[in-house]
Amino acid sequence: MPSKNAVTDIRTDQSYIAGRWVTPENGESFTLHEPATGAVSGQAVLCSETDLDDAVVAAKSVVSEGWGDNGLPQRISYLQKLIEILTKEQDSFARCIAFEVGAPIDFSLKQQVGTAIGHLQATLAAAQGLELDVTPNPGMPEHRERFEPAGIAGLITPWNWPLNQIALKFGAALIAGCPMILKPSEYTPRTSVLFAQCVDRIGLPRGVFSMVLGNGRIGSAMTSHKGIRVISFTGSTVVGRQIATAAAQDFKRVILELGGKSPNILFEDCDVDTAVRQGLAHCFRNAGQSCNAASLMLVQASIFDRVVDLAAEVARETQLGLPQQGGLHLGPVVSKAQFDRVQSLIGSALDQGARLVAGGQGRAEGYGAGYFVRPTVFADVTPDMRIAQEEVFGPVQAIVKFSTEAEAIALANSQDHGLAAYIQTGDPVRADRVARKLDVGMVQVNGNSRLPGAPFGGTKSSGIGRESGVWGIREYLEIKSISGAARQSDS
Ligand code: TXE
Repeated sequence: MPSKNAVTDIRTDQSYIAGRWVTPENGESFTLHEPATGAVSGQAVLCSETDLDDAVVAAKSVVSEGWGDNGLPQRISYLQKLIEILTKEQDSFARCIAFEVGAPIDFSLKQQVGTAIGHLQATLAAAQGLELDVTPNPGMPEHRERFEPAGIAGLITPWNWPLNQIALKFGAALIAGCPMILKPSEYTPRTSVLFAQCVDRIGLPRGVFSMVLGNGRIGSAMTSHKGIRVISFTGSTVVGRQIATAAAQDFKRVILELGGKSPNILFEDCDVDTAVRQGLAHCFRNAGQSCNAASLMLVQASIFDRVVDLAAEVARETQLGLPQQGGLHLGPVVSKAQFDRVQSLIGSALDQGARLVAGGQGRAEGYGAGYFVRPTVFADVTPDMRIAQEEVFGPVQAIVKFSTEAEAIALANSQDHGLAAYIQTGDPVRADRVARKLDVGMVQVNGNSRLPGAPFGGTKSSGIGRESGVWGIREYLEIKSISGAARQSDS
């Protein structure tokens, strides 16, 4: 595996535009910090609108040369090559993500990188069964439905699962035949540079993929760029709203994955020990920085005290550690801004009268530097508190009491967000009944994971559209209805 130096040696003074590494001329940069120490670890370039224009021009020219017209098998083979390369490079990515995000090395390799490759494999499987020109009535071949690339796609990604979010968007846009311009998070440029280096090795025509490093300014320029027809964004609800507003000006298609405050409902007939341990692990993993974190535990009154005691014990036993250290533990959160945001939400819970049973404000004991948050649990949280409503994105579990099933459903559905929900119960009839009533995009019962390629996304403030598998690919396709012209070739 590469050393820490190899990670800091990854060049972040260039962007990948039209198949070449270019140094943007405006000379602006973003200062990078290592989450584990808080120390400055480098500078990343901030591209300008000119760089974005260059990427769009190259994307347009590759479309005019026929990219996306035909050639699904060829696009599939590019994706296969990429999966092979990423698999060979997985240790380098894991090392890089551990350094940039602060995610522990084992978690980085198995979860951060493993999930990203898994998503690309699911996209590949979906692509192999994809029909892009369909004759709904075999007796009338001149009436067809044709799925065509929706246009140049702008992909704007966050820092929390930096490779995974890129992989989800890249694989789907590639298979759909959309040229794409990636704008990764300014906090994790190295992971995206490594990714672009891998893409460079698969030999795509120049202009199919460009990557512009930068912050919200260049992201915002993408959302209002006339040449871009699709924006796929993963990030905060606030920015998602700005993107939807900007994209509406010329009716760009938007796919928005905006995070959540996902309820985990523990009914009295569940296996309490397993439910609490799994629930806390799900809330805390990646230092709480996952959009689908089970951060709001709703607990039936009869098991409430037992659950709170066990949750406090589990949180107190949770080990923190440096990202480079092996084993199961929590690392720091990604940045000072994120650390401060988490501290402020812990403070708001204290001010609003939630009962602190583990953790609390301040940097975790034993760490003189770095953005280490104390694993924290609040009991007696009420639905009006900020900690019950807002995404914390840190290892903070809020616990709310309910009495009846109807009350649990009402509490879960009162959220502005609607990304995911989790149900813990020994009663399969109840599991099905409650799952149907929850206003969210994804429900997981008794610790079951989603299958590869299952649709990923949410309702309400959690966004619009779905990623992963065939659902992800469809978001990048327009449907054309053709009447009076039968298909004349295999493409
Ligand atoms: O997100 P931003 P931040 C949530 C989480 C976190 C909070 C803030 O609650 O605490 O958001 O994180 C780009 N137009 N999530 O500030 O700002 C930005 O450069 C276009 C949930 O990091 O939304 C980056 O590439 N793009 C989440 C990306 O948007 C803009 C993952 C995300 O940054 C832009 C991350 C603009 N005006 C944070 N402003 C999830 N859904 O998993 C910024 N960006």
